[in-house]
Amino acid sequence: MAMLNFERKYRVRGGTLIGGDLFDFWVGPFFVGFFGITTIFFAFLGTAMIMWGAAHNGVFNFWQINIAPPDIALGLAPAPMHEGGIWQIVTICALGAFGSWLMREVEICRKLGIGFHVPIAYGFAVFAYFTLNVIRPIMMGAWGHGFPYGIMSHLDWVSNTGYQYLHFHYNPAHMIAVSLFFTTTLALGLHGALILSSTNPSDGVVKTPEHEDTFFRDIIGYSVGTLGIHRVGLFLALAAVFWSAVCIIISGPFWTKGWPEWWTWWLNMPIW
Ligand code: BCL
Ligand code: BCL
Ligand code: BPH
Repeated sequence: MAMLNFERKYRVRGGTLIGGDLFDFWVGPFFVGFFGITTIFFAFLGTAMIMWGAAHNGVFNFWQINIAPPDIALGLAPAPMHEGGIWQIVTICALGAFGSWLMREVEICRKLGIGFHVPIAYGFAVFAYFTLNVIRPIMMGAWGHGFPYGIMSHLDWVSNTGYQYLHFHYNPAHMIAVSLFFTTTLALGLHGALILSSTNPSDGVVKTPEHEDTFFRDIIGYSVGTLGIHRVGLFLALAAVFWSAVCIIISGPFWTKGWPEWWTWWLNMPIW
């Protein structure tokens, strides 16, 4: 396995949070660590539980596998295995796997002496999942409010949940989240294009960051800069997912009517 020059220097012991030297090794290119072991454990168990549930339901079509949460009537209690219990175990495994993956990233960052930006960013994605299938169901009093584990069935959940609030597009936090997702791809579209345009131009002569800044100064009067664009990108992506979590946590626990009706505050303003 080819190694970059600096990797030889950094592929050394230390930086682990748990287990000391015990799992402090690599398998091919992969760092293992205590959290590598727990990732494999939770991922394997969770996947096996999904397969067991699918077989029990007699569903062998990959696209139609559906591991449903317990009935809402069962509230927050542990459910019988084939009536939502599998979903509950898979949820625990998923959180175990995502959390382990995140901590494994932290250990790699510590080894390399780099910042924790990547695991922190991933934390936002895990937080969105945690909001959907733990915080919101608990606030609404039943695991039955979580989304089911199935490629098509989880789409049904999104649609049904959306229409429970009549018109989900009128959810103001959803509007902010959607706009931020669009802005994120706008930013990445511009950034990817800009970097390629100056590092891989048709004349073969690699240009400098000054060329990149100048392009944006010429076209829109301002360049956020080479470091700045990465801050903008990270902020946009995290804000998009943060407002997504907000949009779903307020739907149910804090607002039970249709979202169009929320806007009556506007019509009720005394200035009209
Ligand atoms: Mg979803 C679509 C996974 C939560 C709304 N969703 C997808 C598919 C994929 C998926 C099957 C493509 C996603 C993608 O490219 O993402 N969704 C998925 C997962 C979660 C999840 C794993 C989760 O939280 C653990 N989805 C949710 C929540 C909604 C939601 C409930 C708001 C976020 N999702 C939608 C909508 C759509 C999807 C709407 C679609 O139209 C799309 C689709 O086509 O569905 C059929 C970007 C990530 C990557 C490109 C990285 C690679 C990710 C791979 C592809 C994930 C594979 C998942 C695998 C099949 C699941 C089982 C794992 C095994 C048991 C180990
Ligand atoms: Mg909406 C949510 C956009 C129409 C109902 N909607 C969202 C947000 C996003 C969005 C802002 C989902 C992103 C997210 O949370 O990611 N909606 C969106 C857009 C339109 C739209 C752009 C559009 O019309 C153009 N929505 C509608 C219509 C409604 C509607 C009007 C349905 C009729 N919408 C809902 C509902 C929800 C959304 C209901 C939500 O619940 C969802 C939301 O905000 O959720 C928070 C967050 C990312 C995750 C949850 C993924 C987490 C991934 C985990 C941590 C890792 C998985 C690893 C995987 C298993 C590994 C696989 C194996 C490997 C590949 C080997
Ligand atoms: O390693 C990574 O990337 C290469 C991490 C990752 C990240 C990271 C990582 O560092 C970051 C910064 C983000 N995601 C960021 C974001 C966005 C902004 C915060 C946000 C939009 C987002 N990620 C979304 C998503 C989505 C969406 C939108 O649906 C998906 C599917 C992902 N991210 C997926 C991933 C993985 C590719 C990777 C990652 N984001 C994390 C890999 C990981 O955790 O591996 C350990 C776990 C397993 C190998 C499998 C676990 C199996 C479970 C036990 C069983 C399955 C349960 C599951 C709930 C079933 C769901 C079924 C679906 C059909 C619904």
